[in-house]
Amino acid sequence: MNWIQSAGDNVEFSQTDGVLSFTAPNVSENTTLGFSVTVTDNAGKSAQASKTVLINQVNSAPTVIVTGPEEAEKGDSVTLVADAQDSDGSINSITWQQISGPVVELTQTQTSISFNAPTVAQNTNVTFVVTVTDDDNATNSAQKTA
Ligand SMILES: [Ca+2]
Repeated sequence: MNWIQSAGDNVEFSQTDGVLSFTAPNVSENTTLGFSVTVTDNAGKSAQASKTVLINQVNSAPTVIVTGPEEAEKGDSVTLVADAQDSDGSINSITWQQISGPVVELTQTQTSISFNAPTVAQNTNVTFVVTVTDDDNATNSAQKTA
């Protein structure tokens, strides 16, 4: 009894007493692996059968880092930039949300926001959260306080 791999990227497999086993590989897209087995009887006659296994892709979540100034003076133009990456796909969307401080008027581009530092009576933090979504709908977020 002998198994061979008949379809898909080669994986390392073992076979014992007709049982084939392997560890599902990490794949960048859903992938079908095929295996076929040949059995031979004592008269030298043989028969063959095959089996396919679908390996599902496991998506890696995107990553994001926000850069910008640590502090600003009243009226300064502040720009925060999101550096978003997805190791196994692409970034579908980047959204910004202000979560603390006096509400500021934002100018938003694909990967950054800008605003003028508001007039405040005392030192005040303005915090934004950026959330990125990849092409498989996985998300990640980062926070930045200026
Ligand atoms: Ca991904």
